[in-house]
Amino acid sequence: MKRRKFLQYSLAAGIGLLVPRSVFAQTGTPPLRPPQFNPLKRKVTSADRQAAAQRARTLGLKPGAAAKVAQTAMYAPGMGEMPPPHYFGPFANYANSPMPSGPISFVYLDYGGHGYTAPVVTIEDVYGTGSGAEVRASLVGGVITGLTLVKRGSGYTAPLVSITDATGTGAEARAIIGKVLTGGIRKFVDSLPGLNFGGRNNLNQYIPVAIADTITFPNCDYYEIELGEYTQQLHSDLPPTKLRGYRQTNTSDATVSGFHYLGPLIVAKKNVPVRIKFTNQLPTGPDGNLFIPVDKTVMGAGMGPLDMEGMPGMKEDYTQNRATVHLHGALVPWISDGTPHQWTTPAGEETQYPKGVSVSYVPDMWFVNGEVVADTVGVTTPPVDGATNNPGDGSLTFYYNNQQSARLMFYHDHAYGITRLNVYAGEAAGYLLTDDFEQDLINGANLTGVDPALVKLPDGSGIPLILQDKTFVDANTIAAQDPYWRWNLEAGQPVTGSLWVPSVYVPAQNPYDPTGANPFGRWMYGPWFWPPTSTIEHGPVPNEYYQPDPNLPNYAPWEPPMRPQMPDTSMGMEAFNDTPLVNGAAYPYMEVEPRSYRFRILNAANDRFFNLQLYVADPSVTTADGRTHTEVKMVPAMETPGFPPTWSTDGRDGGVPDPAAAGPAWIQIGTEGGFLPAPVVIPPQPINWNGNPTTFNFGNVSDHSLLLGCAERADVIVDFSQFAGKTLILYNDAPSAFPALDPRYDYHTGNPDQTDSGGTPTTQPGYGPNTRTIMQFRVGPVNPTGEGLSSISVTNGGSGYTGAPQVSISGGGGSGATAAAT
Ligand SMILES: [Cu+2]
Repeated sequence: MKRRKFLQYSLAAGIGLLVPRSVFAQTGTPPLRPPQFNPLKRKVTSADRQAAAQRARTLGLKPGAAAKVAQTAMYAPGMGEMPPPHYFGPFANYANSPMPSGPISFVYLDYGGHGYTAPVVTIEDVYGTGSGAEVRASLVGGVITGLTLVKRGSGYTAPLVSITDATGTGAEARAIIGKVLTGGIRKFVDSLPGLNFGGRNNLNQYIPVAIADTITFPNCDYYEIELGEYTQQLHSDLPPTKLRGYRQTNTSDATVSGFHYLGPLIVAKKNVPVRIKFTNQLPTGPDGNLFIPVDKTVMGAGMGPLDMEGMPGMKEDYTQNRATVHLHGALVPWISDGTPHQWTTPAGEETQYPKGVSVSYVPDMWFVNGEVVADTVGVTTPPVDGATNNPGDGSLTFYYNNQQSARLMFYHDHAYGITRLNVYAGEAAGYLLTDDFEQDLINGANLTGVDPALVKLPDGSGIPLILQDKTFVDANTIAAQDPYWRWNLEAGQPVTGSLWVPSVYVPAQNPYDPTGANPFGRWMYGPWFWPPTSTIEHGPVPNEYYQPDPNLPNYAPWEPPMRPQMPDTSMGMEAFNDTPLVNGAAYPYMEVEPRSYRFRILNAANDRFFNLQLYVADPSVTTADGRTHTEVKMVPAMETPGFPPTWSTDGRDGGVPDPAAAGPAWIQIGTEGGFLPAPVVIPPQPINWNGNPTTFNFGNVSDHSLLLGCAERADVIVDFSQFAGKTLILYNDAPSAFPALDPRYDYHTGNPDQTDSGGTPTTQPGYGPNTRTIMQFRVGPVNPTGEGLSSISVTNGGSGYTGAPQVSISGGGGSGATAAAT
């Protein structure tokens, strides 16, 4: 099946995920009815978008900086009324993480056109970074027959080829960068952060494991957890990123008590309650605002119910430093659920809303001036004078009974109106619940009767692989991608490495285009949707950038007469980002031995699903800077003798992984619901869609490998023993949005240049953005090359030996050493 066809039905099926944005709290004029209403679009297909982009190109629209259109920049402090964003290009208003730049390596002629007499070929840059390339066109009978790269130029990130001529039309060409690249985010140069200081990576990233206070509340684990703002470097090619997250304060272990992304991991045991005193130590006042865009028209994110003091009718906003703790996946009493209304601001915040209306304290946790009182389990009257259940301004208490079987959970923020932003900013950490059954499996014992074969799982509780996707601001190119960006500025300028979130609601529809599509748009717009939202208070308004007169300098025939009326700072309904993180590191690698490992995988991305598969890396692709094993070998998605029967055959762009490169299968033993009744073997399998329109689940995903929706978890065994000396890549091809696919969210090596439709330029081998190649496993050789032992010394002689004891030597990566004791 051809790609466009399956995109049409997959988008049709997935449209329920894309809720149209229709109403918001703001006053304005009544909606104007567009004069030339084309059929409204419920679905906007890739084909629609590409046709709309083609038409815009014909009308003279160039994307990004190449358009030489005044940007909507508002970096200047004190600037008054903002001009409206460009909703119909040239800007995508959707940014990508830093990309490499370099000279032009190839120019491809797609169409020769006709009627050319003296064609001039220029190569501009959509991101405004490159210049200097020169191209000569050869001409036969008015048709361009070839392009010769005369000068490569330098600094190109997103090259855009234009061919102009007094008489000719129709020629189209593309350029690719290569040779020597600089900048960008290189894949697989940083190691995977592990648990605790000993598991730190080359950037000193690690996930600390919290240390329980088992004294203060007998038979309970007690933690004091603080929320704060900090920076951490998430990749060698990025400066430190500003984050919000947790740290444990009631421990003297300095390697645990610092801020570490995704930490601290709490390890809990079934039936042993965990008690938490949570303290919000985020900055207060204006510094307490989030450093990513907040749409204040979202319920709970802006206006509260109370008038500002002395300003009747003017409502006070909720602050952006509110936070709570929700233990995702746990059965907890409601008072400790961390519901959207159980948040607190930091102590000292000047607000009428210091704590959410549902805040409730654990009835047998007592505090005097914020200090916990010991030994109060079950005590529900004040144990000492002045004791109160209120842990103080800025603090909350939580009680987790842990009456569940072993499983990986996670705790994260849940504050009204800003949950998604707080979690994206870093307010999430693991919570590992274990029980006696799991301990038998870990120890190879059978105390519970569950493990008669004395099976022993590798790696104890397992190695966490916490998956997320983020986009990082590139200060050099953000103005050409998302000129409305104005968060986390320093000296009025955007900061490379800052977290990026969309803030301009660019509609997927444009009823003034014959296709009905806006090539740059991503989200459904109620008044231009079918059926249209008719009750909308603030409908489309005249478009300031509409200029159909070719004699005027701001001539813009691609701009429609109307534009959406949207709040300044609008949330998208979801955000799919371009850089995968594992345990907080972008594109990490992990060195493993050729044996079995236990991994605890959590999809902690806001919106992106993952369809995880392992493939042996392709040794034949060499990156511009000389690295290999960064890519998965792709083959055409077509019927091929010897391919597995479910291997995709729909001819998709970029093909499918070569099944001959298949890595180890997943042996799944558990989910977010705990252990499975029996292990399940899940082989590598690219996504397939059900293309049979007579079935009820037409357009849905029909085949997949280890598929994880947001917040889902997998407890898996991976056996690397057959892959000694090989490099494997953790590969993902889950569509975003799921189950439909918008190819602009599918960042992969060699992806087509989509800058004319709001997407990314071609991704280079070895560099981001790439959401297919998540991380790398480097499997060591069968026989480690370490040294043999030369001497053994007795460190403690012990006592009571009567015969010659056995000496066993283990660890250190070696094997075979023996010793005798005397
Ligand atoms: Cu959750």
